[in-house]
Amino acid sequence: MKQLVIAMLIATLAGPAFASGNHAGGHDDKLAVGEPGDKSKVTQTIRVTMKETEDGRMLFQPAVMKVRKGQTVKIVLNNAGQTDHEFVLDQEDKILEHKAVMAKFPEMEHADANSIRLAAGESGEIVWKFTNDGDFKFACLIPGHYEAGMHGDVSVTTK
Ligand SMILES: [Cu+2]
Repeated sequence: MKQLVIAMLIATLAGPAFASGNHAGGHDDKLAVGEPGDKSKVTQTIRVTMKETEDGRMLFQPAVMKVRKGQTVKIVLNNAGQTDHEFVLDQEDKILEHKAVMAKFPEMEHADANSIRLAAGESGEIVWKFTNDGDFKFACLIPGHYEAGMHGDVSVTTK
């Protein structure tokens, strides 16, 4: 019996299970900004529009969010623009790091819980639990969009 367990363990370690989990880059669902939320625990909904302006800027409206620590928020995003946009929620340094990677690999798409990419006219949502207080950022990291104005601030407070 003991041998069988060991054999199974070895098979598990050698098999695909060993390689699964986080994909390259080691993305983790738990970030400083929080973690994916439970839809049934949503206490606040924030609607955000993504768009381009006639003078060539790109925006999130609103560009400021205020939430409370511990709250589960549904962020409903609508891409009202003419081109793809994305919404990535993270710490500022992670956003800037990610932006640098996107500049090198523009085709890279995120499949992380803290981000969503929407084609023109599309809507989507992220349910997020803000587990820590502090100042965080959201941004569109498609090359050039951040510079055109596509970033915003999230302030998470304890009261
Ligand atoms: Cu964009």
